[in-house]
Amino acid sequence: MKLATRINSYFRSGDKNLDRVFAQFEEVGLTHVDLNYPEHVGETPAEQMKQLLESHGLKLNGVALRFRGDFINGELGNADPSIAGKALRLCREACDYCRAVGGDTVTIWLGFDGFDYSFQIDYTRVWNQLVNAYRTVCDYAPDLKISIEYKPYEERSYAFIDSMGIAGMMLAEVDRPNLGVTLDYCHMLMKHENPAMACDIFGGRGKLFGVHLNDGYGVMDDGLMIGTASPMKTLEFIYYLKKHSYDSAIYFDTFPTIEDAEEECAQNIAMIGMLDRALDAVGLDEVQRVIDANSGIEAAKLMRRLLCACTE
Ligand SMILES: [Mn+2]
Repeated sequence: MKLATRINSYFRSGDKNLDRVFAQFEEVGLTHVDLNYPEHVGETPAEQMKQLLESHGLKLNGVALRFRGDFINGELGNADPSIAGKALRLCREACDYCRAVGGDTVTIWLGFDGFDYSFQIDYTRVWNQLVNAYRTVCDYAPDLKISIEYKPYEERSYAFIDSMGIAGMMLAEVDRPNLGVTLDYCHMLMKHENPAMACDIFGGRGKLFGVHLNDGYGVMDDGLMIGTASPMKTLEFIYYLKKHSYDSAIYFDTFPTIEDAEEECAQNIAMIGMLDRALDAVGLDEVQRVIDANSGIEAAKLMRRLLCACTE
């Protein structure tokens, strides 16, 4: 299992030193790293970053765009062509950096493309602009996976790409083989989606390019330790990751604000291992047999069996 976690959680507990953080990643048993671009990269040349990762036995999974400053009223969909152009340039730079450091996935979360007020944006203009922007990025880096991470709200009251449905419409219209989605578990709970459903639908189409695992209660992006709030939904989600042979990194997008970041990460690793083993103990074929029975009673029996199969 390829595992990664949030660098910023580790920055909270010490200096912003990637060498120190990567040493701790290696020690806790992580295998991969996602870098926020440009936030975590700064002036570090790609070759130096690659060597730093290698010195800790880590690989780059990919980079995730972080738009700040000028972009508060929209990124790729900004009404000002010069700002939208700047967002697009940042995406191209992120692709170049990702490739040079040995990663294969560029994740684009558009936190500011959205709206707060009725009559504030032209939905069709933004839609068309985003379609063209994604095509441009996909065609610029056909060797990389370009992945849309959606979230229903926050930063804006309404995000533009807010759900599995809109993300799926976008994939269909952009129509590029290297465009897919990153599913963030908490974001899906916020939208009252069942994470497993999106995992099955996108995973079955070869469009699941990234997974951000965490947990929450559905109102906010709580970023709780995985499996702590909705373990049954997490088990169902992991079942579909296994069913569709998901082989990219699982990134713990959790926010330990009080907890020690290393201890928190160790809990995430222990939890995903336990849930994974429980599914194997019951058997993927058996899980599928229950699903095929299409019965709430059979599902409830399976849930008890899965709980009983959870062992350290
Ligand atoms: Mn995320």
